Amino acid sequence: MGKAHLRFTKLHGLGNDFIIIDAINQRIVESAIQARAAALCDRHFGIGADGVILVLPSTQADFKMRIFNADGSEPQMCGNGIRCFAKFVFEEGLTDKEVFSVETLAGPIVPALIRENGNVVAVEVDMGAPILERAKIPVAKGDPTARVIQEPLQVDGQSFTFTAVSMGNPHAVIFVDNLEEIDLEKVGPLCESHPLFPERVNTEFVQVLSPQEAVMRVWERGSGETLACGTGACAILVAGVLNGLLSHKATIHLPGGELKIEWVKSDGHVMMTGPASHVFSGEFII
Ligand code: ZDR
Repeated sequence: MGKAHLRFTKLHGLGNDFIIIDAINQRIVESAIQARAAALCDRHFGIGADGVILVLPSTQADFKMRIFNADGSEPQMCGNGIRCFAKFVFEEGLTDKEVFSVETLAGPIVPALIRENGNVVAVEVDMGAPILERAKIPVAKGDPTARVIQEPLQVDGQSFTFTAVSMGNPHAVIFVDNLEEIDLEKVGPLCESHPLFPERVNTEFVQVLSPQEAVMRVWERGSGETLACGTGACAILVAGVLNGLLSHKATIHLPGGELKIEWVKSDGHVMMTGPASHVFSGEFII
């Protein structure tokens, strides 16, 4: 294939930013985009983003989403990314549905648009049920079918305890008394690559303010510290409930803003509600 001009749009969800590419109306080679993901995400030599998202046709759902982290690795899901995805497909006229299904590596995800004066300002997403079995998260060692609640984790000579939750992608949630004491740049990468996590892990440090409110910082697998993590906020709520620290519905404060999360008792699904914003559109040559 010769050189092609590809249109993209940058959107962000609470400062977690993504380059979104319409791969329904444009011909792309998915592996070529994945190979370029790190360069596109570079904040000095590229467009700058935490990840690249492809909007693809699906045989099972209304759309299919693939996402690549800033290091080019492919996670199963992305909570902030799916809100941006939902806003993008609606505003680009790829669908006129306000509730639709998106095929992901974490199964089908169902976003519902929240509109004001015709604009999509926020999205409520049915993120599906959390996965709590050790081997499926995955966390190494231990009973493969048991939950992973308050287990020890040693990094950088410090002892933490974590609760593990998969929202399709793996999370280690660490409740701390004081978030300001955490040296995320130092402990984040050590958690990410700790041998307990064979597929690496996203790590959330969380301070609970009340049963309805918590504040967090995240070190994302494959992207480093980001301003927000949608799947991470969902994982925090689930871990908070499992530890008796949070109620089934709470507000999670992230560095980039807040998300409302509910673990619905009737069907066990996690609902996430938060904003999605357009930044700019452009094109690059590949
Ligand atoms: C955390 C995330 N940005 C979100 O909003 O859910 C998802 C990105 C994927 C994550 N870095 C991973 O699982 O590798």
